Amino acid sequence: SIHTNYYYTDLNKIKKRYKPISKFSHKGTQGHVLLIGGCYGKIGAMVLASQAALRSGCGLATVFIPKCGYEILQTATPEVMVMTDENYHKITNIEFNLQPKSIGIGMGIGQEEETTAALYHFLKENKIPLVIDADALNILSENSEWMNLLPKNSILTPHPKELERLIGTWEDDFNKIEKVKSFVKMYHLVVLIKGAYTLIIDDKNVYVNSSGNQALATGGSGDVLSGMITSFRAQGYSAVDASLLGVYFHGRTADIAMNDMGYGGFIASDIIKYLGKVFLELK
Ligand code: B4P
Ligand code: MG
Repeated sequence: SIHTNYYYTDLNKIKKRYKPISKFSHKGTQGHVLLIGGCYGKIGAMVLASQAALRSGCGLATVFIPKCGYEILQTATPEVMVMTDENYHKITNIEFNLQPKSIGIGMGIGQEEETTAALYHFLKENKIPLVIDADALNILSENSEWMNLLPKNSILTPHPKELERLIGTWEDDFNKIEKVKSFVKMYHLVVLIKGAYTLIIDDKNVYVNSSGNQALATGGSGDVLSGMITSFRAQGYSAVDASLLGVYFHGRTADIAMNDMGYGGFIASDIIKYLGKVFLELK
């Protein structure tokens, strides 16, 4: 087994990694996020991810979505810039002329054949830091030879089912962590294992997140998290710091919201509503 350091990320640890936004910053210095995903019936994933990115401090957010999402996105979130695929229902060809600081890909993207091919062509060309989630992870699981195309320090955000598709089954928690550690080393990644006490794993360390509760067991909460982590990555945080901040902030919104409502009343867009409260606690 490989030696591992374990850390528990609480408010004090997060404060040490958080860099306040400078008085002299502008949208050009705060980082431009590009989010790629969505398909017919799952455009909401991209609404949530892009709002979450902006609420986490990036300067600009652009989404790349199929045509069916154009008016939905522009109406739901006027702050977000929208680029569309030529296809109405799904992504078939990922083409853009921007230089975003980070790219989040996979939220609501689906697993259609043309989408899978588009992902392959994108990965072959792309050198920009990536956050990979949801069906983009499932597509990678089915085409594991494409793992070598990921830029170093890409962040993968699987829930346990997606993780199982990526690395296979495990015997127990210890074995699961060992398997993720070798996977992380092989491809130079940061991998999250989402759930209660989300684990953030890099090549040397396992970080156990302290925030969050069962209110987050609600559709779309993962899409919000991906937008947040992509946003921190665009703001210049390393892959591990962006992951630690994103996961901590995400969970913390649900902890704060439980002063106002019970677990069942909380939905994914509430994470976005409460984000500003988390920033207040960093002072
Ligand atoms: P998908 O259908 O792919 O669901 P999704 O769109 O990815 O959901 P979403 O993006 O909203 O949430 P995510 O889980 O990414 O997959 C669902 C399938 O996977 C289902 O069949 C389900 O049973 C299975 N599955 C999901 N989670 C599983 C688990 N833990 N064990 C076994 N099977 C699982 O992101 C959710 C976010 O909320 C994460 O950040 C997570 O850390 C947080 N969260 C959820 N519950 C929490 C809790 N109790 N405490 C703290 N945080 C929690
Ligand atoms: Mg998800």
